Amino acid sequence: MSEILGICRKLLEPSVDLNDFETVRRNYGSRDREIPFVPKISVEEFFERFLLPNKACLIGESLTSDWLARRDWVGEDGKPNWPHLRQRYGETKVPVADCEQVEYGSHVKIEMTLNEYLDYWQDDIRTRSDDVAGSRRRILYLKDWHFVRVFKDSPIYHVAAPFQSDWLNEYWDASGTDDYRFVYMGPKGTWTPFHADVFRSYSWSTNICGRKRWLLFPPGEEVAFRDRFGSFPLDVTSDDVKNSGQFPAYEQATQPIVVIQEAGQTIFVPSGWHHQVENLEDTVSINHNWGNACNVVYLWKGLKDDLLEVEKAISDCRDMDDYHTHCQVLLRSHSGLNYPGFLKLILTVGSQRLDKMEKFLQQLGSESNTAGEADRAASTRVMTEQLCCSSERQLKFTGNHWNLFDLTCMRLVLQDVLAQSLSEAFTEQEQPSIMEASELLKTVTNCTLLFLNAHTTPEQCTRT
Ligand SMILES: O=C(O)CCC(=O)C(=O)O
Ligand SMILES: [Fe+2]
Repeated sequence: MSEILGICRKLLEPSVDLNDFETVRRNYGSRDREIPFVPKISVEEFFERFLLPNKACLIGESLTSDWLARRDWVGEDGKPNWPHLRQRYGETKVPVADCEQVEYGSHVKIEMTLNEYLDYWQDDIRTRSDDVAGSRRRILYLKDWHFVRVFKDSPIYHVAAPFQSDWLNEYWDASGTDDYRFVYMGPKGTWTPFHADVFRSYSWSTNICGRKRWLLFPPGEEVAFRDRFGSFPLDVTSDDVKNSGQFPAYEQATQPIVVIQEAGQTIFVPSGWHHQVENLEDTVSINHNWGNACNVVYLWKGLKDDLLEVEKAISDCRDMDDYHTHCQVLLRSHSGLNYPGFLKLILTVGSQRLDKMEKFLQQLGSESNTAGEADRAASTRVMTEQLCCSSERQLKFTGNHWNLFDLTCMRLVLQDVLAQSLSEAFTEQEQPSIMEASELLKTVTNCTLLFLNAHTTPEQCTRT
């Protein structure tokens, strides 16, 4: 993992800013359009081959073979285990999208019980026919069901090691307000329109049963699909997009990268990749939106772009009182997070990482303090070697987080956040977070440099 140290070193140079993250990352991997299939993958390999270069991959069944859902939610015929799902969760209300009704640029959402949804689905299987177009009454897709939030004590799956460093859900869990963990299920033919995930988050998605076809577009390729008003079509495969009056840039459109995802397989969708998804069979899947040090720069940039869009949309209200706070309210409903929310996320994750780092450094310090004076030089040398060495343990002493890398990227983002004129975007009650953020920036800078150089005593790395 000496690469991580190398990257941190580059990113910690005083002149480096947010845009350099991109350069360091791009140096790291090629941007070819091939989506590798990896039968299994370690945390380290995933970090280097996919997270850092922001590349997609498809991972084999081994990642999820011990999930209870793979056993209990699937019948012998490979279809959903209807009696089991009904018995456990039948009375629960679930969100359902009507794939044939569009309102405000997305499928209309309704709510029903899971039993009602499964009635529809089983009836659909009995009555649908492959050859008669339009023979189906409705195409209903159960999606964005916050399963873990509702059934906390039902461990039907766990997050695989490569996806465990997840600042978004870590923050939502700490604040107790939301989460981005979902169950999707729907008959063959249900589909999700063209989109990129909420504020440039990553997604991982595992098929419990069934198959999906993913159409993927690396960042930038989506531009060709904007219509003359700047909006995206729901379906990039429809003939409508070929109308050059409506879609003036379509000529430049690239072919999608197509991935067929089988039962048990997991797809990783990187930050800012647009995608459109169709269930080729009756399918149940679990997905999380997530983010960490590798894409926090994009999350922040995404939020800044979204704010510009909000400001443009209500530019005629620019003179009203509290215009900026109002923009933040709209930003929150448009993007799921606003500037104060983002700062809270950083403060939460930052303080958890610093706690661990302090403990770790203190432990090393006390190890060296117990040594006699004669051994002091030797033990300082050992400590320095431990900190400098590229061993994973030193860089990853909290679960699957690369702690030094987390703090390094956090520093870049904090610097940029604090460079914005924040005061107007924050209400009076939220103002203290700005102070807290500048304190955090100082401590993080201090800590990362100390950790990286590792020529100092741990006491110097206490909070300011
Ligand atoms: O499975 C689907 O229908 C859509 C999933 C998706 O968009 C995602 O995981 O990001
Ligand atoms: Fe998505």
